[in-house]
Amino acid sequence: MTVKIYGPTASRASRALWIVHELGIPFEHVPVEMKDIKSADYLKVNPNGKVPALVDGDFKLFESMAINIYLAAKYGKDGFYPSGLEDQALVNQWSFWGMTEVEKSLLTILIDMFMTAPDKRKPDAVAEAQKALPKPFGVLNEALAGREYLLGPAFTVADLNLASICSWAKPIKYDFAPFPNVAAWLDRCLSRPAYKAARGNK
Ligand SMILES: N[C@@H](CCC(=O)N[C@@H](CS)C(=O)NCC(=O)O)C(=O)O
Repeated sequence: MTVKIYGPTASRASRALWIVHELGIPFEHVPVEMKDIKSADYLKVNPNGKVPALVDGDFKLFESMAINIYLAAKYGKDGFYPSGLEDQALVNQWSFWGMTEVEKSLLTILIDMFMTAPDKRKPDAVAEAQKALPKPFGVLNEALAGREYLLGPAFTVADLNLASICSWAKPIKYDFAPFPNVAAWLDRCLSRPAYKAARGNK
């Protein structure tokens, strides 16, 4: 049964596309356009009218991190989804943490910079987002001290999920100088062939 990933590449669907490339499983990409995600047909796939969504046989799932953790647990090999309960809890920790502590601030800056007309920009919101980021990036920098990846020497779904969020730091040219471990880790993650393949090798 082929896994179906719904959503355009330039959306959070990119996370799910990265992981299916990483896992090397057959998949179908349904690049439903943003203008169609409130349609009755798409609402049957994801009643939230948001992307991404996953369909795996009769099983449907929304929420990008839940989708990726499911795919890693079902199809991952060689510890990509770790076997120990504690490491699995750390996968959840970093995935939820990325969504709650980092994603909103990066997205606020990204949207303001690239998707907002100059007269609609919100410098106060951007300044607040900039102010919020050093705290979580400091935590991440510490966590990565002396290790290549979040759970140790191997790249896992925890890295993929968090790096998919942190990748938004690239277009906004976030200054990682105070956080060299984060900078090196992010480059390590984003240089993976599967990340590039998911973006059409752009
Ligand atoms: N927490 C959700 C967020 C999904 C989400 O907001 N996706 C955006 C695209 S990246 C979307 O569908 N926006 C359309 C809307 O909110 O109406 C996830 O991670 O899957």
